Amino acid sequence: MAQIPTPEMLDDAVNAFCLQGILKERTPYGNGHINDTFLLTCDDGGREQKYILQRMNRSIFRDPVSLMENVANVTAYLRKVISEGGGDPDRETLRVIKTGDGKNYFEDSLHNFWRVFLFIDDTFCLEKIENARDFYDCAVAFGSFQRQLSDYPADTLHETIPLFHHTPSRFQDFKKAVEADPLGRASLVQSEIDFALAREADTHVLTDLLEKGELPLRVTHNDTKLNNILFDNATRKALCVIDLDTVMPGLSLYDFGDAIRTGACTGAEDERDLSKIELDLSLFETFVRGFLEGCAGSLTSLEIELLPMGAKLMTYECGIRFLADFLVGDTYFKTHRENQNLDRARTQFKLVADMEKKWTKMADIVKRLS
Ligand code: ADP
Ligand code: GN1
Ligand code: MG
Repeated sequence: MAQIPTPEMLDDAVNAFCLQGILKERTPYGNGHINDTFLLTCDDGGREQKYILQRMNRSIFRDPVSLMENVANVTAYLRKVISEGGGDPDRETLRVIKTGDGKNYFEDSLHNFWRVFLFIDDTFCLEKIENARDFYDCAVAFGSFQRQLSDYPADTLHETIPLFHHTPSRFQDFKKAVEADPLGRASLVQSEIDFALAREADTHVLTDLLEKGELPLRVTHNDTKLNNILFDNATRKALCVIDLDTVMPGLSLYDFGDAIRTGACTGAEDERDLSKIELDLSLFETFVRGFLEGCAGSLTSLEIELLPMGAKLMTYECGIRFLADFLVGDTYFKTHRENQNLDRARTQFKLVADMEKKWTKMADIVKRLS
């Protein structure tokens, strides 16, 4: 894992960007698992101007230049769509701030890559759903995000993390981690490993249909976690979809599924008490309703029919990623305590098992709403 940024590194990075005003304060910010995020507060002649500074995770994002090209192009496109629809592009999508030499990233002498976004003020992020209305808004926002990008030329996007949601390939990575077992942890988690192995047949359901041309490839967000949406403090409406690092060609079911995994679960992703983890069917229904509205008729009937499978596979896939990371020594997802990745894997598997129990009900909800 990369060294924590020193004050000198942060100074260097801040100075590279064209910020308005004089920097007053910089503090670590947010709960992301991947990048190092800081809030910058500047004094611009008595007016406060805030920014988000991020050091991109280099071990995960191998090609930060291409990544930032994706982010800059997609946000420029979204800004146009939002303006044309009468919205406020500075609040409804990210604005990339350039460096003094006109780049959308800064590479420091240690080859760390940094970027700055305008801070979208007077907003909040949810780690857990507090009421159905918020989840409905989230669903509309993620559905609309896909719709807004439906005419974006997908083949011009760089694949920032190859095979990101290719579940069969994630399964192979997981098996390799079990076989390598570098820390001797596999014997401690045999029942979790068995749970994952028993579901191999599910792993290729969606990718097979994509390869046969039965599911369409779309521009998708690919990381539709609840805390990747900013809500407006004033209206409590879902305002902006953030964390665009993984915007790539993908399946609509990935975006649907990942949001169910985080938003329709009754407990936290790293909850230790598994009795608190289940699929909230009423929230599932709320999200289906909102997502279909946001996509506004753009999903095919097969995509709609497979929504429950999207939810199950994204939850399963995240579970095997957490478990593999636990086995190899927690090198990918940030952890703040011992066994956190194992606890995360366990919640995902508990949620998968609960979805399997509620499968008919999930399918009935989708049928009723489509
Ligand atoms: P990670 O990939 O590590 O999850 P994110 O890009 O999601 O990083 O950022 C982490 C957190 O920082 C978000 O959950 C959100 O709270 C906050 N954040 C990121 N960008 C902005 C922004 N432009 N305005 C306000 N808050 C932001
Ligand atoms: C990571 O960046 P963040 O925290 O929103 C991860 C997702 C996982 C998620 C699990 C680039 O998301 O794929 O689903 O953690 N992002 C990347 O919480 O790997
Ligand atoms: Mg995030």
